[in-house]
Amino acid sequence: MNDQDTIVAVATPHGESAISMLRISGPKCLSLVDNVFKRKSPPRPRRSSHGDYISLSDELLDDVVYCYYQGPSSYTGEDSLEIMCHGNPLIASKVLHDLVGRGCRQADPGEFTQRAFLNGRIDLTQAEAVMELIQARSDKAIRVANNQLRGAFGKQLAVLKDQLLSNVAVIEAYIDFPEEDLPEEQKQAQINGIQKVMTFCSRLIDSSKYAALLRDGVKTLILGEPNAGKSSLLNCLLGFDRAIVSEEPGTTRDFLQERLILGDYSIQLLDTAGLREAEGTIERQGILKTIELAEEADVFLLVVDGSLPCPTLPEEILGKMNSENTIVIRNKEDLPKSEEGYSILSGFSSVSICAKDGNGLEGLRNTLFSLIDSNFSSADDELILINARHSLALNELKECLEQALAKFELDESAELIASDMRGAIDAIGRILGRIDNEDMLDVLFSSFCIGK
Ligand SMILES: Nc1nc2c(ncn2[C@@H]2O[C@H](COP(=O)(O)OP(=O)(O)OP(=O)(O)O)[C@@H](O)[C@H]2O)c(=O)[nH]1
Ligand SMILES: [Mg+2]
Repeated sequence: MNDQDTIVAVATPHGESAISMLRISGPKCLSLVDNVFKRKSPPRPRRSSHGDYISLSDELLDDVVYCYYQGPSSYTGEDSLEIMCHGNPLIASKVLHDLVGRGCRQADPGEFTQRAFLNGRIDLTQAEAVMELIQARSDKAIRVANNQLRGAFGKQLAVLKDQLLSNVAVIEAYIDFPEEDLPEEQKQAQINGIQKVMTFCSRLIDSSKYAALLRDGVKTLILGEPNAGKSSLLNCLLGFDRAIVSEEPGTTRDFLQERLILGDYSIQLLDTAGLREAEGTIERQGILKTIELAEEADVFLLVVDGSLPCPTLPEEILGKMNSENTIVIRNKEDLPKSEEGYSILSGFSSVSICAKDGNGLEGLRNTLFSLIDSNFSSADDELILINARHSLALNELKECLEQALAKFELDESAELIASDMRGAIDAIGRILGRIDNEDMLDVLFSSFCIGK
């Protein structure tokens, strides 16, 4: 990457829309405004202006709105320009090529955010939050990403880092005086400080289990015997006919997957092949797939035909179900109830519905929401570790601190303890991006979209 380049990208998706936006960042921005719009006076930063976009070949490309940002008060920290043209991909592309003709370079994915990071506008956790925000698919995921974007996580880490730095300062003071031991009182204060950081760190690591739920949605498996009404339930919950429904048992062979938003949560709904002694190879494969999916499911919606006796379920699946992750749905409440009790299902919460006409669906939605809210959600949106890279670094941090504590126990030298503490501080630095690893940065930003 050459920082002196002026980069350009179409920041809006390709296709017809009300407007398209081109983003430009780098030293040429001010002269571009002068040359393209033939202004008599320099543009006022952060003020929108209306103008004709005249190309290098003197062609009127569009009438546009543009806004100039004077560095460092811009997203990237450099002089920047945004040009809003009409949302025709051909116009956007002509403007883009004209800007390239004027010496701009087409931006790599994530290059604007990479510049914001390199220019100190944001730390790495905030840069990553930009992508999390773009990809967030539920209110909760948006809230968590927004917190991180506003620097909440970075600030918490900065507090941890300060605490550890003050610990190291005290410990290192004793390195030069090997004959002097750390006084017992001092030692205990150090241990307490480190333990405090470790507790916070453990809470953060623990919260990472919610990250996949936020990103991919709560994996919710609809399962049960053939003909119980699983696909009817999927259609009901989605509000449209996604799955084929028929009175023929064994209709669904391969599983179907759809996303559902329930309150704050995003849910990955999976409709599966009915569980029974399969008659054909394809159906058997479908059932094996259901058992495989059950391995990774967060929530089970067990659909039973309420007019029939209690179903038998494979042990592999029954063993995974418990009161915190399962709702038994007694479907076909419009039909006469089976006389037989449902003893094996007595530990689970249950809801009666009629998937044919949607009766009882609201009750099911509420029960599902409460189950997810109480068992699959962190109460504290600010304290969710959403990034695998952060999780890895925090585990390293915790390991270093554990080693430091063990050395305190064994009365080892201040030098060795300080070295572990330095390792812990480095781990925090890696999360915030205070590292000299260009390769890692290139990989990280290349997963962004063009124009971001
Ligand atoms: N009476 C009544 N019939 C229902 C109800 N829900 C579903 N059915 C019927 O039950 C039959 C099976 O429904 P499906 O939704 O295809 O059942 P499934 O569990 O997906 O079946 P498989 O894919 O074969 O495993 C269809 O004829 C539905 O119309 C209900 O609440 N009441
Ligand atoms: Mg089905």
